Amino acid sequence: MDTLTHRIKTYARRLGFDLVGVAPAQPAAHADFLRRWVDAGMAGEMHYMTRDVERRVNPQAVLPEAKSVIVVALDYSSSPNHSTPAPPNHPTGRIARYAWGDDYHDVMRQKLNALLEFVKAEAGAEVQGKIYVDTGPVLERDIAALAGIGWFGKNTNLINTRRGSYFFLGVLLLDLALDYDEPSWTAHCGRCTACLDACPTQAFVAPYVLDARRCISYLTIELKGAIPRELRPQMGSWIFGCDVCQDVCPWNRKHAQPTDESAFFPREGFESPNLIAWLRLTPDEFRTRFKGSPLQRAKRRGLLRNIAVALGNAKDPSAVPALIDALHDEEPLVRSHAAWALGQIGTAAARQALEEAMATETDEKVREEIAWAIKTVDGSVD
Ligand code: B12
Ligand code: SF4
Repeated sequence: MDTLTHRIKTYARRLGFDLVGVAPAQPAAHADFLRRWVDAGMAGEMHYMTRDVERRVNPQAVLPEAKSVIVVALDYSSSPNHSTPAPPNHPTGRIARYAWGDDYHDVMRQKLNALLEFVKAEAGAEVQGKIYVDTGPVLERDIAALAGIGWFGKNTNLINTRRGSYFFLGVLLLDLALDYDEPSWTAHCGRCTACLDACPTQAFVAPYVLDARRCISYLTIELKGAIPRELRPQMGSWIFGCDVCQDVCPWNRKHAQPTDESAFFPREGFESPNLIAWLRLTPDEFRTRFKGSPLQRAKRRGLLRNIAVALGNAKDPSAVPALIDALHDEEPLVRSHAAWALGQIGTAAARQALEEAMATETDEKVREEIAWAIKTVDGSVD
């Protein structure tokens, strides 16, 4: 069958995309869910989610002549069935597997640009197209379900029956009519609630509804300020993103496919980062090490904040010297979370360093964290 749609799909696969589907450009089926979610405040400080709600649910708002949306998916996981590496002799953190390699925005955008060029070559240079990978006002999972890429799991991720959910989505809006795929609205979770039960921060208020303000992915990547103190102990060793609700999903356990995209292969040390070494990264070292990596998004202060929380949770006294140095970092956000971590570890050296820092610290928020940490060591926190 040599239709334009077929040729586009074949070319998309040749570019390396693992799944490709085509949907009519129409208002999002679950627009009301998004409106309710935003109104309930569940987007937290993600202002890009609250600003453009009506644009986000309507493809014609971003491309008025849009007729079709090509949706592509690219697998990113390197070890779908999580093989735990041998424990090293220093505290290690965890990074969500989507961030082990290069930044997916660049990888996907390059491929989608090539796809748009192909469409223009096949259908005429005057064809208008718009590409989005995560950054634009598009409800990507909704369009992807309409294009038959996968169905909504209770963990809100889009799941494909043959591949699980470890894939990125990207969309190409076109002012061109194409042949459309069958939508995949039917959920296949059945009575399984593994993801809802396993979430370390109890971030799901109901199946299909995630309160982003509690999600470790939000806390470690999107939140710019202090991490709420009551959630820190539940974050375990996650320092960037979180995979728990996908790792426990039976569809991933049985069907996840290792990525063929070499750009997503793990960078050295990303599968089990050495927390003490990373806490000591200078601004220059941070820039060099995370060039082209998704971790850049957290900025140095955000990443060191997360590392301090993970070290506080590890309660490993070998981290105390590095945390004492971080207690004097140039960033108040890093100092305040280092103070918390020292309070959790609670050795005599940690307590003394907290006392000394209190004598010179001028930032009110950091002082408050230090005072709380000292109380924790002394056992006088409720
Ligand atoms: C904001 C955002 C986040 C936020 C909020 C997540 C969320 N669930 O909304 C935070 C920072 C927490 C986050 C985390 C992650 N994200 Co994110 N994120 C986005 C973003 C930018 C928007 C998502 C959105 O629209 N949320 C609004 C809420 C209302 O949507 P929703 O929760 O999906 O709810 C929908 C359904 O549940 C459905 N629905 C509601 N009720 C019901 C009831 C039934 C019965 C049914 C069937 C459906 C249904 O309708 C809602 C609207 O479509 C998209 C990119 C994009 N532009 O779309 C990426 C995106 C969703 N994220 C992605 C990824 C990879 C992640 C993480 C896995 C990263 C990580 N490992 O840390 C985690 C997963 C956490 C999770 N369980 O969702 C991928 C998902 C790919 C996939 N296979 O699904 C996307 C598509 C990015 C991309 N281009 O690849 N993310
Ligand atoms: S990514 Fe982690 S914290 Fe976020 S909803 Fe899933 S299990 Fe919970």
